Amino acid sequence: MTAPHLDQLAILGAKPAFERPLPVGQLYFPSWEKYEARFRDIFARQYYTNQGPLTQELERRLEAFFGVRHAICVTNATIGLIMAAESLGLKGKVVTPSFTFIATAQSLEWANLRPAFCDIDLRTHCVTPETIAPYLDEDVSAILAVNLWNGSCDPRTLEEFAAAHNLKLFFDSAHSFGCEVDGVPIGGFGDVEVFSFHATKVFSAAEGGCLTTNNDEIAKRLRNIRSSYGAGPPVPVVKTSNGRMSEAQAAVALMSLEDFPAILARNERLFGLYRACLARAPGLRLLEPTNVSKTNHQYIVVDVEAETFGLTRDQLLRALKAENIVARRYFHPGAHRCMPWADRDSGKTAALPNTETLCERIMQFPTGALVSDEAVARLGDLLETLSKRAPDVRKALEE
Ligand code: T4K
Repeated sequence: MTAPHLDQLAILGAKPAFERPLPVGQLYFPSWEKYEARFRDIFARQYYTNQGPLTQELERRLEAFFGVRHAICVTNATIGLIMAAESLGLKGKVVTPSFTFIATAQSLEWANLRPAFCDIDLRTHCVTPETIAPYLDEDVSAILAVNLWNGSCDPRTLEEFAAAHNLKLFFDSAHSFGCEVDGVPIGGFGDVEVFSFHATKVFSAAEGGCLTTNNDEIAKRLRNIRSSYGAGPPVPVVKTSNGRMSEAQAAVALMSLEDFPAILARNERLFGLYRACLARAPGLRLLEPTNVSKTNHQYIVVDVEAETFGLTRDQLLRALKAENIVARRYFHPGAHRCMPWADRDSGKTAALPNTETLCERIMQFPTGALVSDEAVARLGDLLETLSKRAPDVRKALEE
């Protein structure tokens, strides 16, 4: 990091505040010593994948962690979402939000289903019965809700709504590992929930994921789909795949689980530091976790109110990039504006006003176990200066 220069900005010609890029993910990885010890074991066993001992241990420990009957580990959440849709025997359309990572909607295409994109609540960024209801028709067989950021949908209300309409309900809970609703871990709601253990997630296997369910029949189908009928007794399924988690992934996940309390504590501290520094930047609102009694504090998601801050979200991103801060506009554009749906459904997609608004205003700041306190303080100073000097910044961006 270079010396503080509170009144100077890289976009106005000063040196960048950070010498090395500060990416959006500053990620947890186990210590080299732990990593080496785990991998020596794997090498000694010479058993590398397909329900090895580490994957089995991880599944038992995750079942206890989530308080569910079945945790089924997979190689990433995208294949997990495809498998979840397949295991539920869905047909036709699935109502799902457009404001999500593209993998949510793409998984439905892979399962020969069609997403019916619905809007989200402006406060929680999640779907509600009110945002889903306009999209229900006889072709809809399920709801795929997304638990975003450090919070969740209201899962019990969605369960009641899905049951009343005779629909399956599953959750993309890629972001929500370690969160709880009224003391109940996310993982036990709906028919199935899907978690991502990607390197940028709060709980990491570098790549990986997990499906959770309390339904024994669905679990049997999932185990068959995961591994070309799998190791257990075959049950009838139409399609199988390869979603197996390797022992290398399971080893990293087990180490993440050991260190999870420390990761949570670090995230909570960072969240508090960000909260304090963002309070000094008018027009930048930190998204507080919604609907949860316990959060993982993983994401620093900010709503940019351009009139008050002085810069739009995209102008702010460019000014931060000049400082070597690689913040991101998650999610932009909404999935309904991406291929293939933008072309295929053009003119047919109803207005998604809240989605459109958030896609223009929301951004994510650098976060994760390795972001230093000092980096957040520096960022806070920069944001204050950027807002004060917004007219100069806008001019520089126009040149
Ligand atoms: N549903 C939702 C709601 C999701 O958010 C996601 C994934 C999924 C489903 C699907 O889960 P997976 O199939 O991936 O398990 C990322 C991630 O690839 C993706 O996992 C994540 N969501 C999505 C929101 O973001 P990118 O392309 O924006 O991230 P990436 O890989 O560029 O990483 C971000 C930054 O983190 C990099 O600029 C640098 C830093 N980084 C990243 C990696 C991977 C590191 O420093 N080290 C690393 O190893 O998609």
